[in-house]
Amino acid sequence: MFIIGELINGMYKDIGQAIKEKNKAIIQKCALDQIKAGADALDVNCGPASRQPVSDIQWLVQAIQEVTDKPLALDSSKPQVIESGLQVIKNKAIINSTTADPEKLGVLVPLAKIYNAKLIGLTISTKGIPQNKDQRLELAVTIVASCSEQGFPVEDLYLDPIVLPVNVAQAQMKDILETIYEFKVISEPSPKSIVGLSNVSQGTCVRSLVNRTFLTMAIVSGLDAAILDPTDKDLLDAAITAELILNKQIYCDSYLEAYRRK
Ligand code: THG
Repeated sequence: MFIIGELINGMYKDIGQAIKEKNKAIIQKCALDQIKAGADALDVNCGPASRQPVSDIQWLVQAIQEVTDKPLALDSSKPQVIESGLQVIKNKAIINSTTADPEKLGVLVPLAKIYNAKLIGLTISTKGIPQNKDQRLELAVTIVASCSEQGFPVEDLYLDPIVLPVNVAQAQMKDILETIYEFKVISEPSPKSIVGLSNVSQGTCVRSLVNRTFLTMAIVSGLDAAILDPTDKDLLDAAITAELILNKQIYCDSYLEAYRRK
């Protein structure tokens, strides 16, 4: 599974403060800690408190690129913030994210093509977050069709069903897991799937357990990628073990260490 570290997000107090004070060392340590723990890429989000996200994202990207060449996921709901990040990116880019809104697809799909970036598509529209599987799949089809029409390779598209906290949307969890499975049959070649994992446990008191149980179940549903906290060792151990049981990793007694040495 492709792991995107979620910790460089202005929503976290220390990161929000570091962005405000332009403290590169804190950001760079956070980047390296996540990579050491097993992240394949890093999410970069200025957070809700940033007053100048267009320049903050450039500062973040440049600070991170001084210490790693791992791919960066530019995380913003504002296309102009994503474009600003793309302008200074040297590493591989992931656009996080477009919605199924035609206006956004018309701006972000061409940008993904120009910058040779991967693209995350949220199954959300101007009408909001869907309430069931059929609505999610309908929006997924809209996103896939727009990518095909605009000549963007569907294999580079990661569909996100939008994971909601289990304590507010318990009745939707099964639908979300089934949606991940059904993304695969939308087109040939298939789009990939991704989730923002920590959403599922927001407001619960056993966050780590809720995260790793949901992740394990999503992996069975065919999940390709996740934005998560890679420093949660139990979480990564569960993901590696789930892939072992699904015959996606070769078994040996020391398979956890073997995976991490890769
Ligand atoms: N899909 C996509 N991108 C996303 C999300 C998604 N990006 C943002 C988010 N969701 C994924 N990242 C996080 C990061 C942190 C938390 C949840 C998701 C989190 N933070 C603590 C909280 O809210 O309780 C903050 C704790 C603190 O303030 O210290 O849970 O779904 N494509």
